[in-house]
Amino acid sequence: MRVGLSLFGDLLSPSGARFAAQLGATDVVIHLAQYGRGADNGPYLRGEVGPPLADCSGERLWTYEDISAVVEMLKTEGLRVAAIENFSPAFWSDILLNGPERSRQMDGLKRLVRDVGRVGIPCIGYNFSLAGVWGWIRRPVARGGAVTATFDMSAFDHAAPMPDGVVWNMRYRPERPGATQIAVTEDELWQRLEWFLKELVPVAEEAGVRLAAHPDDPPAWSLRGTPRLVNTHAKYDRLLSLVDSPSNALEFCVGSLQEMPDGDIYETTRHFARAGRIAYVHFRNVKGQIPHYEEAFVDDGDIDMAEIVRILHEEEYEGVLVPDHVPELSCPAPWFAGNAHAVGYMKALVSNAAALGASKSRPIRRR
Ligand SMILES: [Mn+2]
Repeated sequence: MRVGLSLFGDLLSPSGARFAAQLGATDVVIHLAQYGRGADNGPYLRGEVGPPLADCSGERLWTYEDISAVVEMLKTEGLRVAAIENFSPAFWSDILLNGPERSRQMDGLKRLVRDVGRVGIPCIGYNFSLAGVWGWIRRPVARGGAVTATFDMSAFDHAAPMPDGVVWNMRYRPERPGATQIAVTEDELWQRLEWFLKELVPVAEEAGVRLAAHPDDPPAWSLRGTPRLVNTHAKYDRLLSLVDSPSNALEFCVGSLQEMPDGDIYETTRHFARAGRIAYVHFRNVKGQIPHYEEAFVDDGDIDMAEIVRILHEEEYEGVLVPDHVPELSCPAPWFAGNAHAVGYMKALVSNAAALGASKSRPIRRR
């Protein structure tokens, strides 16, 4: 088990790499999607629902050269890339929406998967979602009054439709006046996911890449008038059953799973670790569950994170854990402080995994 750090935007830079190396992270999960581009953060920072809408229209598919330049930059600090996380919505909007560019976009994703494999990155994290991450309200409710992302379905209009030309809370093309709202059933969305996996997993296998699915964040039953896919623990099994391959794997978000109304996070962790289908772990804690929860410091939520490490250790998980979103510490560099706290805590657990002893939750008997 290794501890890594996620870097995106301006943080995916030589100084961000140095920060990760200084923390003792061995691995980096890189994000090339430009989440913040053109976003107006003001209302979200003042407490309105978010995250704010960003713009990815016109973004060109990342090339072998783009990706390998990032890998080389990180290598100079001794860091390896565990995964590249999230496609730009511009690359696969019509795969999500079953639109006319679906086949052309799939050709692009296949090229990207081959390039990622050729660069030597073993994994691509993705989230097959229309509304993506949305519905957070920032509130000072984490330990000591730290500002954190909260989700409360009664606090805002969660069914308000997405603007036209938007998926994943990012604009991939201009809005068309008078456009009709997205209408898709949960079954249809599963069919789209199945098509996506059946097309892409064989290419990923050949390229030596694992496709790793993040569950819905937030795991609401529907959001912005669109269904969600992986909003229960059981649906993670359903996703894996669509294509039986080591390249059909999980970006295992402990926090999002804990937020779901069904399932036991410890049993679920053991189940998927034993199956060898966890590509990497988002190591995040939370208080509460759908329909109301608050993201928490890693050592201050409903999940016993040491128990998660005990289970992963017992099941011989050998992949990477990265911090996910962290509450904002009140200081001049909240992202850096929050991630330093999380990585320090994680390294203490992981490097002492054997000394943590046997798991307390009931182990599933080995066959
Ligand atoms: Mn996550």
